[in-house]
Order: sequence, then structure tokens, then C-alpha cells
Amino acid sequence: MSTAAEAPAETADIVVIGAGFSGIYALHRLRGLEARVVCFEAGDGVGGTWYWNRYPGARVDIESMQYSYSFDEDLQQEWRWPEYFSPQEDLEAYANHVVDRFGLRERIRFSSVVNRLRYDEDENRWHVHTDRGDHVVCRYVVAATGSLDATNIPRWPGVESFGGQSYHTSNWPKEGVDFHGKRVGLIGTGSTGIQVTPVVAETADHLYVFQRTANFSMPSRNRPLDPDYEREWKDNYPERRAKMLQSASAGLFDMPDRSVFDFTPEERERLMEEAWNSRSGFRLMRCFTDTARDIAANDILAEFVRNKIRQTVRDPEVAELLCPNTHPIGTKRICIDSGYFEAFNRDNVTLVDVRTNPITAVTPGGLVTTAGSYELDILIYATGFDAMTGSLTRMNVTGVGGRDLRDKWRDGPTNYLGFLVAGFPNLFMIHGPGSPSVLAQMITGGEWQVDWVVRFIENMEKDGRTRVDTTPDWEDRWAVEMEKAADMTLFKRADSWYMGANIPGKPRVFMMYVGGFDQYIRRCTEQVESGYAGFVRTA
Ligand code: NA7
Repeated sequence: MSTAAEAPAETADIVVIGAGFSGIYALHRLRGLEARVVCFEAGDGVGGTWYWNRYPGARVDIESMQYSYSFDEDLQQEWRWPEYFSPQEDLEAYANHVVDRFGLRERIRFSSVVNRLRYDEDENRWHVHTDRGDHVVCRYVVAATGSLDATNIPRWPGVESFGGQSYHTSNWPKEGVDFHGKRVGLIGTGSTGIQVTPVVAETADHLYVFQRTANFSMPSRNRPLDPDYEREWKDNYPERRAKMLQSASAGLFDMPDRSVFDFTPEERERLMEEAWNSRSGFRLMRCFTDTARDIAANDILAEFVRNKIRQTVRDPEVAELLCPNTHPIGTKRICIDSGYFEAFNRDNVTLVDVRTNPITAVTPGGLVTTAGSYELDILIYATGFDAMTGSLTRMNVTGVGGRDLRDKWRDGPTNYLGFLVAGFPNLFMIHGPGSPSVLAQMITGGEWQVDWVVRFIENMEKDGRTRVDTTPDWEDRWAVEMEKAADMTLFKRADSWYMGANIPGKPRVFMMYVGGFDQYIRRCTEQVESGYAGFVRTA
């Protein structure tokens, strides 16, 4: 499977795949073990998501005082975030700072794509191959490959024929793109498309936004970080970080325990208005507790946001088209924006409804829908990812008996506690399917998962065990728990990437554990404390 000339096999104890935020922390944490560790990274720099997604307007949707590492007190005291919600370049700079500060760079092999991962049962070893011809034989693999890494470009006829410039947002050129005087087509209105729109609109001659599903978005109200706010966080970091791990989202957000129906329509309107105008419009999602579970409560919140769109967008037809009505609010990732709806008041921005009139082809000159054609100079695919599973399956992973992970996951990504897949021993996933993943704050969640994996490996070594697997029966038990947690929410009502619904042919399964990060920690800890129930550890 390796494409370059094959080098003789090297040996290592542990291979870490990916130098995003979790992979970086894994490298740091594994230094405590006397183990030979090799890390492969596809990019030529660190940061993972924040290395690849350098499209205009790319910005995190969680406050940076929270969305940052907690493992080193000096680091969290000394690092200064300029803004509440950091742009991509600040996050990439932070990743680079951490790698250099902790001396991790020399362990990372850059521009190395893992393209084959084969478990050898007789040797109890993984063989890791890259497109550069590396072949490392190791005992453990830590797949810190990210939840949103394998890009999705729909297979319209003619995709390759486009004569202008075309980019997927997660593979954006480092030198940037000049939109002056250009006719730009943007496909996709998820978090990415919503961030790209207002920035491109500023310089493009004309921007066409091709929308299949209107989305709920709230104003980020991003601004320079207030020094008093920063001080307050820094003075209280240890307690706040501890509290984050005791919360469902691995984050600190006020969550008053109140129902929409405890209030009169006027009172609710006032509470929602306050939240909308607060430090971040995102607080609206935490106004009432029942909006995530009860469709009637959810619809009150959804209608509030639709009314905000109607008040913002001047053309009533465009406003109505931008009003989401295909899914309950919060069942697709909530977007936060800086001037998205306002951009549709500009003369150089046109919204194109590709739900009613789908895209049928890409041509050398632009895009064709069932209603007409669009001449374009630049085409931007903000069309998302083969989420949660794509980053793993595309590595051509085979386990016990040569079984391909794609085959194992034909009906959905079975796993145990989001860490292991039966028949794929000693392969640990970080943020994999079955974990809270993107439903919790990713840096803190990743740190906790990495700590858990490292402790697990340490204990294996201490107990003289060399192999850990799980069983289909334990995978089924976890699937039942996951299902139960998902059924208490409205998530399954949306055609989202959480459900695999954005990729034609992908099984429709809710892929994350939505019971809360606090509950997830409890469950993982419980299983280990009860004598590693579900983990088959052998010598
Ligand atoms: P998303 O959220 O998956 O958004 C992708 C967008 O692309 C979404 O609007 C899709 O419409 C649209 N899309 C995908 N395929 C098509 C086709 N065939 N035709 C028309 N439109 C299409 O990806 P993002 O990059 O925006 O965000 C990913 C995550 O990053 C986000 O959730 C945050 O966690 C950060 P659809 O909604 O499927 O109808």
C-alpha cells in the first residue's frame, strides 16, 4: 500500500497519529513513559484542525480562556489570547508555541500520511506505513486523527473540469486567495460557510451562496479580550478547570435550571433577548434546560432566532429562505457568526436555494443547478467532512484476521467507550466515535482521554499485559447506552454529520456519546475500577 520506496521496518513502542491538539498532548504525556514514540502528521506544521482550516473567517466557537490546554499552570498563566474567540492564526501560533516550549517538535514526522495500519496477530504488533515509505512496527497506536479531517466534496459530474480556482475550506492555500473582481461560488452553509460568507463578501465582485439547508446562527460578539476577564480566569484556573470536567460539555457555561414553560411569553422573550445580547449570542442555547429535549420548548427558541433573521435581512423572501425549518435548533452544530445574515443585505451577495433546485454539475465555467447556471471564477467547497469515521477508515486499517475497519463499521462505528474497537487490539482512539467528541470542549476532552489512555498503557505494562481488546458484546452494551442517551435528546431528528447523513450511503447512526462528559468520565472510571470490565487484557 505504501507508495514511496519501502524503507526497512523500524521499531517503536507507540505510534501517535496526528499532531493536532490531542496528538501534541499525547506526545508530551508519553514522555513520562520510557517508551520510544513516533508521531506522524500529514501537514507540514502542527495544529490539526487549526493547521488545515485556514479559510477566511476561520475562528473557534468556544471562548479561548476555556478552549486551551490545562495541563501546565505556567502555560495557562503566561499565554495571552488577544480575542474572546480566537481566529485560526492565533490557535495555530499557540499549537506551535506549545510544541516548542515542551520540546516536542523533533518527535514529529511532518508531511507523512499514514496510509496503511495493519495488526499482526502473531507478533501482537501494529505495522504503520506512510506515503513517504516509513514502516514502523509498534505495540500501541494512539489515533489522534481528529473528528473532522476527511474532507467531503460531493461527486457532481464535472468536479474536475472547473476552469477557475477551487478550494475546499479545510485545504486552504497558505498564501490566501484574492477575491477582488471575482465571481465567487460558495457551496455550504454550515459553521464554515457561515464564517466565510461575510469576509469574502467584502472583496468579491459577486458572491453566490449555494444553500441546501438553512442553519441557526448566533452573533459571536467577538472582541478584544478584556484584561479583567482574563485576570479573573487566570486567578481561578485550577478550580474552573476542575469544574469543567464535572460538566456535560467539559466547559463552563451558566445553565440555569428552568423550563421555557415556567415563564409567560413576554418573560421568555425578555430572557431570550438578554441572552442574545449578552457576551456571546451562544448563551441563548443555555437559556432554558428543556429546549434540547422537548420539541415544543425547542420551537419557541427556534422561532426567536427565525425572528432575528427576519429583522436583520431586508428582503423578506431572502430572509424566509435563510430561516431554518428542517431541524430543531441545536440538533446540527450551532453556528456563531460575525455578520452572516447582514451580508445578504449587500448588493454583491446572492442566496441560491439548492434544496429546491439541486446542483447537478460543475462545468469549466461554473455551476449548474436544476434552475439555471452560474458563471464563476472561484469555487469554494464548504461542504464539510466524512466526520468521525473518515479519518480512521481512510488509513486502510486491518485488525485480527485481516478484517478491514470499513467492513467492521459497515452498519455504523461500533466501539467500546469510544476508545477501542473489537478485533483491533491496542489501537486507542481519541475523540473517536462513541466518545463525547465534538459535543464537549475538544481540548479539555482530549486531555482527559489522553491521560486515560496513558494511564491504561502504564497499568498494562505494570501488570505484565501486552494486549488489550474488547468484544462485540461489550460494544453492543455501549451502543445501547449511547442510544439511550441520544433518545433523550432531539439530535436524531436532523440530517446532520453527527448522524452520518451528509455522506451518501453512510449508515445513519448517531455517532457520539451525548450523555455528558461528566457521565462519560464516570463510566470509563467505573469500568477500570471494576477490574477492567469490558477490556480483555492478556499477556
Ligand atoms: P458542515 O457543517 O457539514 O456543513 C457542510 C455544508 O455543506 C452544509 O450546509 C451542507 O448542507 C452542505 N452540503 C454538503 N453536501 C452538499 C451537496 N451535495 N449539495 C449542497 N450542499 C451540500 O461542515 P462545516 O465545515 O461547515 O462545519 C463542520 C464543523 O466544523 C462544524 O460543525 C463545527 O463543529 C466546526 P446540508 O446541511 O448537509 O444540507
